[in-house]
Amino acid sequence: MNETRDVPELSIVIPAYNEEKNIGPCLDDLIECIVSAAGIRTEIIVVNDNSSDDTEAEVLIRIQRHPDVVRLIRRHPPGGFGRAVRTGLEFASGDVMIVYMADRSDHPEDALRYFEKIREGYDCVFGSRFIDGSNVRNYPPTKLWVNRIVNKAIQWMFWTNMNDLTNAFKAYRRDVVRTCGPYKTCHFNITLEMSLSALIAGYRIVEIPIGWEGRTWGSTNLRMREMGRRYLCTLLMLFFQRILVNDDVRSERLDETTFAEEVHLELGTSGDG
Ligand SMILES: Nc1nc2c(ncn2[C@@H]2O[C@H](COP(=O)(O)OP(=O)(O)OP(=O)(O)O)[C@@H](O)[C@H]2O)c(=O)[nH]1
Ligand SMILES: [Mg+2]
Repeated sequence: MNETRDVPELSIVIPAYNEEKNIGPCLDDLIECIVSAAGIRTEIIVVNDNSSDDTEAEVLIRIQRHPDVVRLIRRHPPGGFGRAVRTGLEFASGDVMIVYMADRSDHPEDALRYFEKIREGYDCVFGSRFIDGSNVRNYPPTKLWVNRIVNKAIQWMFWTNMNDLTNAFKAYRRDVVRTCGPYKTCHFNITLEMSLSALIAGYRIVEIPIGWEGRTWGSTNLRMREMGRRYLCTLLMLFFQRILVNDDVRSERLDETTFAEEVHLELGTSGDG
């Protein structure tokens, strides 16, 4: 088992809100697959956003067992999925960053495949639940319907074949997050802000099939009616960026380049002494 904190290869950011029955097994599964079996130097950052249940206690138990792997960030109001993801990314220091759900919908084996794809040279890995090889169980029918319509609209607006851009579970090279960020959105619309800003910046993205299961415990935090205007705002903002200032966006994408340096006054030696 490889559990050293210094310079993780992989940071997994997990926003969690009232997931007391899910977060423990979620962490156990991830650690088993990614740290114990695959031996990847990993930090798992759980961002608890004012949960009113025992989510935090469950995470603390895992910190006790794996102090060099699990970290807990406690946020204070105002809450929100996007705010939690942004906070987690700020604390993350791995070369590869994965946003992962606490409700056990995502599969640790897919997170491992994401990591391997980035190691192959891709900048981002976008899992899709709607391509050959994917495996989705218990997706709520209304949500599925809305999801398919929104993703189809995104495909037209952004000229892309990627078909699950609203899913948060994705992997990014650290530079992509640092260049496309700092992100601004507060709620579930961060899923679009992150994926579309990497897409319009022209990063090398691969889409792979993934598994997904509907939650078996707890309740959804995604209120589609409340989120509609937020998704629309993010979508339009990035759409206009793509058609009006795409050259500016792409010119920022210079990997590992320093855009500025401090100039020091070079004092000549005066000759005295
Ligand atoms: N920290 C934090 N986490 C959140 C917040 N809202 C949602 N989450 C977490 O984000 C993940 C996704 O939220 P879900 O409620 O599962 O949303 P969903 O996947 O669209 O809905 P389901 O169909 O119920 O799975 C879960 O791990 C939640 O615990 C929030 O406001 N703060
Ligand atoms: Mg969920």
